[in-house]
Amino acid sequence: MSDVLDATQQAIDYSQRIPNNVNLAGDRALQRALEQWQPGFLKWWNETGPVDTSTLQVYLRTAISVDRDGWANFGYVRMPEYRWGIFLTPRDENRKINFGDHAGEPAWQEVPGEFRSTLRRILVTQGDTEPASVEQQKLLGKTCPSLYDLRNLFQVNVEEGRHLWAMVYLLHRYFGRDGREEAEALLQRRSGDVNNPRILTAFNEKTGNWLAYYMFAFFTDRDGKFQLAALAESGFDPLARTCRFMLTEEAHHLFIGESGVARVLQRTCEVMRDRQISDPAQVRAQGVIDLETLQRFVNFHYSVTLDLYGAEISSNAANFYTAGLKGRYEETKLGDDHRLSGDTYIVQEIENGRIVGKPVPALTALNARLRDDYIKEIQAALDRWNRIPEKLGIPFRVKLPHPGFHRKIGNFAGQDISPDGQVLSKEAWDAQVDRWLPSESDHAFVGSLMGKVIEPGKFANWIAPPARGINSLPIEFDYVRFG
Ligand code: BYC
Ligand code: FE
Ligand code: FE
Repeated sequence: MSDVLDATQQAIDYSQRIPNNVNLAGDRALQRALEQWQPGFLKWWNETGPVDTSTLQVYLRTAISVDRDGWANFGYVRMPEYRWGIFLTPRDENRKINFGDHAGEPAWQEVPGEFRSTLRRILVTQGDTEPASVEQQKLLGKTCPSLYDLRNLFQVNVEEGRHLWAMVYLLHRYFGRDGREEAEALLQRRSGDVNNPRILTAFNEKTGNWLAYYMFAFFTDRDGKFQLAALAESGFDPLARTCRFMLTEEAHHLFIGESGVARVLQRTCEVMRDRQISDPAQVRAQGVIDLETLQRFVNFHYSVTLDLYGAEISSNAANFYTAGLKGRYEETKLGDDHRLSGDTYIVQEIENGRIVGKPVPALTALNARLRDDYIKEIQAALDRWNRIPEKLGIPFRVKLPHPGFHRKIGNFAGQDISPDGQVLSKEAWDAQVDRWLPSESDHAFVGSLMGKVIEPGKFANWIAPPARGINSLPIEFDYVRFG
């Protein structure tokens, strides 16, 4: 592939079977490999993607170029005909490696031999989450709260499918035969499968209802944002460019999550105000989700997502950084030596039954640091959510539990920590856990509210309409057409 073409070619070539802006036609071997993988991808989509949707026409956006206005392309699409493709942001010929042992050297255009297996593993881990999320969400279309929401779900699903393509391109293009084997395995693992599960735990959980879905898009897609942002700093330039484009898609997923939960909050608070009620049982009797249940969903999705950052102290993370493969969030905006040799970072751990902060070498604490950056962004969004009850005169506020709460990975794994950060006995935890995490009866209740609302402009009782429609269209637009 010629660098000149690579640098200048920004428009996406839709005349090809696999739309791309990487001049696939100029690399026949790669094109053949990807074209061989494509039927397997479609089979995977048809078997494990959104159920009963092959004939629906969905008002979707498709990227036609990688600049900002490339997203202005909306139209009805039958999802199996969606143009999944390979889109990288344009190459900057002068880009350098910006951190680690190789800082200052030109960014790599090929994979350095010594980092091959490490990098492949990062790509596989990233790639694995994308189809996993589609599998987790496959049944949600059956109980959509509106056509608007149904369309948004499908938009996310096709884009997560494209994120899989993004990683498969890198595996095929840069890793030869073992890359092709990994790409195949990405189509074989299944979310929640006992024998062949997805790699990271959160992607084997169920996304059983729309409240869980909005929470997932808010909390877990945002882990996607932060991990992609760290990989967008990579010294391996094709990965950095791939992730930069993926981040433009991610913004919409986060919007769907944040506004989805906000609309649930809005609806519940309106009902509480109008009826002058606050008791959860009375709130539920009105067919809306009580705020205590919403808080328990927050606790669950937040804690499960924190596990996705890996252990607070991680030699893997230190190695990724030193090697120049995975940076920090907004690495190039940070004003230090970008090597972190003598720096420390405060990490929380348990000492004598209490949680204390301890300085550790910053290099080993990069997972904790990325997670802390994530928490800051999450907290800012919660503050926005909390303006809703505030405006409606409801005293309830949504809170983040302590980062040690309900953790399975890292310093707090195996400990019982309350949402306010107390180290508990097993008995004390068991006695209170149903107040903190969604119980079976919470799931049953939320599940009982899920219907299927597909009349244009109508919304399920438990959720407020959005402030505006998609692409400046009215809320009552028929975003999905049946038959
Ligand atoms: N589950 O050194 P440690 C997204 C393993 S989401 C199971 O702490 P490390 C999306 C770990 O593999 C973003 N196992 O971990 C969102 C290691 O195994 P080994 C996804 C886990 O490597 C919504 C051992 O425990 N992208 O895109 O520093 C919808 C020690 O771990 C888990 C990425 O994650 C876990 N949660 O960090 C769609 C980016 N955590 O070496 C999409 C790529 C750790 O002992 N991945 N382990 O055999 C990475 O950068 C790293 O793999 C991780 C883990 C940050 C995930
Ligand atoms: Fe994704
Ligand atoms: Fe996403």
